[in-house]
Amino acid sequence: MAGSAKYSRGTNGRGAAAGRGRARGQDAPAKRNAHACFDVVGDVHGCLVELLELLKALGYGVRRRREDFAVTPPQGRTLAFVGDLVDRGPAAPGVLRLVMDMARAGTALCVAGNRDVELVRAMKGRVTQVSRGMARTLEQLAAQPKEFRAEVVRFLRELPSQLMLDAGRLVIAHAGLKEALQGRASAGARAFALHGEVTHERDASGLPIRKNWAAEYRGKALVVHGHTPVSAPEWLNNTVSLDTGCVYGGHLTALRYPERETISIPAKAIYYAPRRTFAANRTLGVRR
Ligand SMILES: [Mn+2]
Repeated sequence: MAGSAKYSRGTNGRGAAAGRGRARGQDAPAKRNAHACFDVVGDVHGCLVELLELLKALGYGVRRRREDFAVTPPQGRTLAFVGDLVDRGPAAPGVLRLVMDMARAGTALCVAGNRDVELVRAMKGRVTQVSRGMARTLEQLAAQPKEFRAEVVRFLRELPSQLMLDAGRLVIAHAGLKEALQGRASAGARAFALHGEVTHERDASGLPIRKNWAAEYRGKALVVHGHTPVSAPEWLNNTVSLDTGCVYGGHLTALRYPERETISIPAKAIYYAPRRTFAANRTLGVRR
């Protein structure tokens, strides 16, 4: 049903916030509220309508001021994005404005996705073969003021490839990150965080085959990522994938941390045809 959101608890959850921080006494929960409560949003790909609906479902207040957004998070919470804000979808400039406005206000964090990095290269004329999805984003940006485009380039260029939050207990990286690369500033760590661990083989549709690093993950930090669309939020060891293919007619998903609950908003349309077969989970986003 349009407008309904599904709440579910990760099967791999560690009993939410129970116990954590209690040893420090009475004001520990408040301290945790101030520093370690995040709502992490999966790959948005220009799906502004679903993002606004998701924010509402998460309890964020959203006011529009002409083109810009004033977003008020619930007390003590911070929004975070796993990257791939742009490419393929219908409203990349609106999504960028919202995230950039929030980042400026200190209410949102974001890591770079491979498509965000590719957009900067495309805007600088460094891409020889622009994909259909990226051409759509470039066209949308061409209708925006020149100053805004310059801000977009500055913003995307400065995005980190990984975030370590909650004293190292939470890692956010677009394509995920194995334990050995967490907190590392190397080019290898950045490449992994942006693209994952790719083999040199390609599948039947010509896409690089990705190794499933999460299957071998034994790290202490919860790794929250996106990048490869899945029909429903996927928990594996201490990792969770939030790319539920909104732009392909799936859902836009957020993870509430430390609660380890996910909320998924159904896409209003199939905005882009996937190259790999993508089956949206029809039971997600429908209240039972
Ligand atoms: Mn990606």
